[in-house]
Amino acid sequence: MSPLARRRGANGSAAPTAPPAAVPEAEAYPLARVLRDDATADPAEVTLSDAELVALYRWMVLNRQLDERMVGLQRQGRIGFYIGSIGEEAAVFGTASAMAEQDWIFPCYREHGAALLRGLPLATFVCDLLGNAGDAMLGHQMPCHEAWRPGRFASISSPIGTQIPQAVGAAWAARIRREEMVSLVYFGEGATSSNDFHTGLNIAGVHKVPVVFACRNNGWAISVPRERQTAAATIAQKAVAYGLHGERVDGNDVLAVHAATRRARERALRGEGPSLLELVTYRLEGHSTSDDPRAYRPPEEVEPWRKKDPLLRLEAFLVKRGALDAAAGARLAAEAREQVQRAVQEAEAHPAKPPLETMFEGVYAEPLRPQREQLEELRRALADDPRVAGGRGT
Ligand SMILES: Cc1ncc(C[n+]2csc(CCOP(=O)(O)OP(=O)(O)O)c2C)c(N)n1
Repeated sequence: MSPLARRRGANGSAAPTAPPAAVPEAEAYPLARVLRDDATADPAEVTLSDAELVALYRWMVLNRQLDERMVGLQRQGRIGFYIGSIGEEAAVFGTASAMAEQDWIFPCYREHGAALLRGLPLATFVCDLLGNAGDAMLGHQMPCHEAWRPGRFASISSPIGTQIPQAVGAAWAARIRREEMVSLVYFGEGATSSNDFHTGLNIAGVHKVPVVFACRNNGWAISVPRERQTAAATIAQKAVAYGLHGERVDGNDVLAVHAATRRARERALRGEGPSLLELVTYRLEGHSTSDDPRAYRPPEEVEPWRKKDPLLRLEAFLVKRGALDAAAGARLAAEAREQVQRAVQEAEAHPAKPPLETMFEGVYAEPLRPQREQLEELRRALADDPRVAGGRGT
């Protein structure tokens, strides 16, 4: 019997094939944790000082308040669109805080916190959401798609996965130039279905490119649950196929995320190649302000995750350690609220619209003829009919 006939069964019909033995998630890659259930931590894994730990907590609180306030502004019609990271703060700040100043960050679209950590002024970020004259992106981008070059924070882009090969290319170039730089690239588990994920991991593995791949596995790609995105038991095990180090980390445990990222960075610098970190977390709110998760997600699924809130876990640890008390915690929250409030006021004081020319600025070092012609065309159209520019003069 030919191998094909054997496979198809004696009568030519497709022989039933046994499904591959499922590897239980926990066995395939156990979840690395540092923060214990009793709010203590493995002392060997706590490399940050008390002051650094409190600073990390402050960033996470600020980011939470920013997200809540920006959703509020969107609901009031003051901004058009927002995409936040409520519940995923440990995955964002644990990773970004473990990188060095010279490293580049390639964000997905939920990691504004990493840009703020790298010095993006809060008011500039709000200007970007308002699309006003203070918008550092000059109106070239969708709202909430900022870049921050001084902080080596590459542009957020909506197409899923495109940042992955960019991060690999930048790190590879740095190595060729003998610069000590590691790229940190973020993406959701949905992005692991993209071509760019496979291209990026493959080439990074072959050439041992110094990259940290940080996958925020938050359970959902808009309305598609993780189980419908991949049949693999974990995301971390995908590293095996590309010859990378893979690790599954409790993504709501900021200390575990920080420790795993620090080690991944050190491995990358030693020339031991890239790492894929699967940060297991949960998106507590909608995908963006354009989404309503109640349409596809049962509340019973969400509630247990609220108890695993990364802010609450870090706060409990800090209190138990004696690094934070109730009064200091309340003061810190009030300061963060004021900081966000001031940024909104400062941003809203900017003129509502940037000058028309900025739409064409910075695309090329010198505008090419098509841009010059388009600007002239726009000016003529405006002169003929002021309504062309979204109600100018009407
Ligand atoms: C190439 C491409 N395909 C589809 C989309 C539409 N889209 C926007 S966000 C999203 C889900 C992404 O999920 P995930 O990567 O898990 O990130 P998360 O939003 O959960 O952080 C999709 C499919 C897109 N932006 N780009």
